[in-house]
Amino acid sequence: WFTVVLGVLAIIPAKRERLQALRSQHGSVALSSGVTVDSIVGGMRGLKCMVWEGSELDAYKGIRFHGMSITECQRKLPAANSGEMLPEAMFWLILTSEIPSAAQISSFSSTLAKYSELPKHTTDLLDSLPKSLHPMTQLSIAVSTLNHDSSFAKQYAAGLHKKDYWSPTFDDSINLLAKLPTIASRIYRNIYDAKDQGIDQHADWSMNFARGMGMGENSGMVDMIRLYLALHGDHEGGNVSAHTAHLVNSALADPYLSYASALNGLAGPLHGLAAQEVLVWVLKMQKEIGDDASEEAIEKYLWKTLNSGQVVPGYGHGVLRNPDPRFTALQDFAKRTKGCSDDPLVKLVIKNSQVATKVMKEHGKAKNPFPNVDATSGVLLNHFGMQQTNFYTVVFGVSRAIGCLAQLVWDRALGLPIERPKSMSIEAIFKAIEEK
Ligand code: CMX
Repeated sequence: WFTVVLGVLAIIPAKRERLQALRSQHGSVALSSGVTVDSIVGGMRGLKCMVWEGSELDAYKGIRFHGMSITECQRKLPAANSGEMLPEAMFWLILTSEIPSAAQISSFSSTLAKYSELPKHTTDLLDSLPKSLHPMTQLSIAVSTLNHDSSFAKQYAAGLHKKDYWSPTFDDSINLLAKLPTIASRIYRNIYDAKDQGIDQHADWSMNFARGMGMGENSGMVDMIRLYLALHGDHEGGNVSAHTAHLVNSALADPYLSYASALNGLAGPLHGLAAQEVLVWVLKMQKEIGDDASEEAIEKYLWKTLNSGQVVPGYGHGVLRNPDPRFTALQDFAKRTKGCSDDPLVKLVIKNSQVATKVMKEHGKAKNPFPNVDATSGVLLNHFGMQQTNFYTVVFGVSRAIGCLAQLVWDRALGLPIERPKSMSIEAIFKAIEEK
């Protein structure tokens, strides 16, 4: 393959130049109604091109779930006795656009607990995986194996009418939601040797997740998981994980295969893996400049990252142009939870959020110099006792199913078609512009 590589190498500079010329000369030219060259070569930023029911992202106000802000959700959705909103209530809201009653959520939590047990082929496979395999890879593998018992796949093969596709999609989605914490906690136990406290049929989804990791008595962690799962559940449809689930399901792959694909996208460092990257980066900073670092030392560390051509993890966003309200909600949680804001690492992250925004503005590249949700999620998980940074994106992966799966039910209920956008080569785009 060496000669092939040499051939590719030889043409890279010219291709890059052509792409650069295309953007600079014709970026704002629309090739079809509203679709500019910039949106074609720029990752489809801002292009309104898909249906997503559960939530909508405003660049300045942040995420809204059927019009409700995070604070409104915290006020109105059924909560645990501790007062923390329950992520299963967020799923209900996203799916139905209605605020459920406490009784409805209590019964829904019990349903999730009832179907949480994993099939033997999944546990056997999980237990056979090397501890060194990234937990996100393990999560995606395990979710794929659930397709063995997919209601959708079975009923489709048996000739189900397309108007009824939504019904087994719904069954698979609830089944997957029920099993995700069991899969995630088994991965946690297999890799990090924690104690299984077993499923409590009367406990909520997050409590059972925490129990699976031996953390059921750690009330701070249980509440943190509740908030984390509710906040990360949905962020409209264009982000990599949500869009992937929607795309793969549009080919009528069942919900397990669709969500496993989404998880593989979530595992990318520019998306969900940023949760892990942030803490690794902050721990390195702490080691290098100490807990009680001055603003100047933090600034220097930030510039070192930027000057070495790396991104500052936890900063910037494809759509947001203000601090992420999910970041703010987690910071508020830290402020109202005893002992949290005294943690030196939490203090360092807060201080960094002030300095980093200033540095990102000076750097002048990122359109959004503010922190996103990943800037603070890991340090809080760390504070409550989850030090295994590799696992952070798995918690994200349990959560993101909320929005993705709710949308799959609607995709099939609405009979949305297979996705098939049109692609073009760089030269074909030049030609189309010439012919305009
Ligand atoms: N550090 C350094 N440079 C950054 C940056 C950051 N945090 N954020 C953006 N930039 C750079 C981009 O790499 C890009 O540079 P080039 O022009 O050289 O390619 C430039 O600024 C413009 O990018 P943008 O339009 O502002 O941002 P994008 O929509 O392209 O990317 C995102 C968005 C999130 C991938 C980017 O901000 C980033 O890499 N952030 C760090 C990783 C991160 O925190 N990801 C989590 C996002 C939330 C989530 O999905 O979970």
